[in-house]
Amino acid sequence: MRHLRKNALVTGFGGQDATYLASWLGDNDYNVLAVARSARTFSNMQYLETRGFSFKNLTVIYGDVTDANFIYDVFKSYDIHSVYNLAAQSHVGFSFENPVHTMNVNYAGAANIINAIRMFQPSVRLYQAGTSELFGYNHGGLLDESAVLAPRSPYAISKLAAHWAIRNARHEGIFACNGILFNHESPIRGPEFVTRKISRFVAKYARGLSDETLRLGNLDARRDWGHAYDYVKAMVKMMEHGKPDDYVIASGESHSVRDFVIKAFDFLGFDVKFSGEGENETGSINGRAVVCVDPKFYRPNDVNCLTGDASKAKTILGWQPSVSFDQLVSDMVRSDIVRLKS
Ligand code: F7E
Repeated sequence: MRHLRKNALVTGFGGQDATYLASWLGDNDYNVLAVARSARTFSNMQYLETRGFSFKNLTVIYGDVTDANFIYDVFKSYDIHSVYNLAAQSHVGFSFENPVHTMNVNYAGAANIINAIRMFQPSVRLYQAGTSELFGYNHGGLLDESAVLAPRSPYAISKLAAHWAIRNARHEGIFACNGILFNHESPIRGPEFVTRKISRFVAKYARGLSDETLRLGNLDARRDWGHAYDYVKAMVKMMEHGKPDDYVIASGESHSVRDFVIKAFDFLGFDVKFSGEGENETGSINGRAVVCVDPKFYRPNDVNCLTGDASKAKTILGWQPSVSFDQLVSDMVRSDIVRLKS
């Protein structure tokens, strides 16, 4: 008998998470209906192909989650098993300048999909890309699903609205999950995020291609950084579980932005020494400043520390992260060096 594949709709295609997820789903029982806003966003897929990832059983659909009629047409055209809503304005810093746009993409997208499920295919399963930024005002320590939700940016406010839309949909009987993912990075992370900004700089420095200084904002911010490919597998586990729920996905350890810089240089044998304080802090190699603080990259409000406790996902879903912080940093730096060579 022919094996029937289930249709998984993945929004935000072209972005880091949707690209890894599309590859995994296409290799595992699903046809992927990947929603992209334009064909310009396929460079991540092309790069992952060079690293042995495949993109089988993939159909790209062009459209925007903020367009309700587009979403409804998709639901009228395909028999959908699951939706992974990963489309987002995901840059926290940018959200301070564009709060309304951020709310529109991050909340209206989720609301349109919930409406479409309600109206056309009520048995569809929905995964919503939640975020550790929901725990903005926290006092440190490990954060799990019961931690207080206290957003500290327009981005986090928009994600809180979507978080509650999902919880309410679940209360109505829709299979809807919030994945509360802590920071997750990879060689295809956008260069506007701090980890990739650092790995690209370090790769250029090591190849002698940069005599500039890496300009960063808050070096003290601590984040719980995992690998995106590990984290998309957690999304699938939530969706394939018998009961919908909300889950924290995290590595359980946090590091500062400064730690990330030190580790990235150290991986290539460079010893960065930090000195000074606040806006006057610099990181130097053999007495030459290679990193400095630029207040331009400060946020009006920043989250000081985020460390997650993924015990619930480990116990109920059997999920485990497989990539350590050191391996993540080395993967990103190594990949940027290879990309510079080519
Ligand atoms: O900043 C500090 C910055 O932009 C991390 C998104 O995926 O994860 C991500 O949000 C920290 C912040 O990520 C620079 O102030 C210092 O404290 O890499 P980021 P994020 O804001 O944590 C969460 C879980 C999401 O859901 C988001 O969608 O690094 N930082 N200097 C800097 N950040 C940036 N971008 N650039 C700097 O120069």
